[in-house]
Amino acid sequence: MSQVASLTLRQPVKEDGTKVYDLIRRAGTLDLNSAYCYLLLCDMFSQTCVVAEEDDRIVGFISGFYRQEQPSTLFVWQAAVDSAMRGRGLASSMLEELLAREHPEPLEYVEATVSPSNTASRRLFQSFADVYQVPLRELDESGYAPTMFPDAQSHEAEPLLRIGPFRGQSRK
Ligand code: 9YT
Repeated sequence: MSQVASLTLRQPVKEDGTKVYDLIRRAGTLDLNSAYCYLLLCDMFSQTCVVAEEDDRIVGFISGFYRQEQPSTLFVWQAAVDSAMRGRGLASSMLEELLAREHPEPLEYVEATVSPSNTASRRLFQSFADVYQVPLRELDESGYAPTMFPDAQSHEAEPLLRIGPFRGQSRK
């Protein structure tokens, strides 16, 4: 758990599920998953998720999981910050919180898919790579093309970004 000004960053618990769902819905920039999905993430994937809480409001959320075939790779699924909290480095703080936790294996890579219009997340991962002085690469032939979505006409491409390899670097 860590503090950012008046915020608390912590692992979520299942009771956070609905508030996380509402945050993603309000954000309007991410794929809104089912309320059940956010309940599962907060309950069964809490070690690789972070909530930012101010008073009793959830104002930030990061979800992730270790890739099954490569547990030293942490896939960051969604990064969301309440519109009223933007510009305070909250997403970076949540990502740092996540990376600072114990992991089953030393992390070698962090991956995410980031659509071209998701400039906030692109900046988040680029600055993260810069701070740790590791490469950020967009992996061709990986990620998800619009045609892989039922609403192919309206869903952007989801190119896969890979940050790393980390070799125990600390922040610059
Ligand atoms: C890092 C991040 O937020 N990616 C979003 C992936 C996808 N568009 C989603 O789940 O919203």
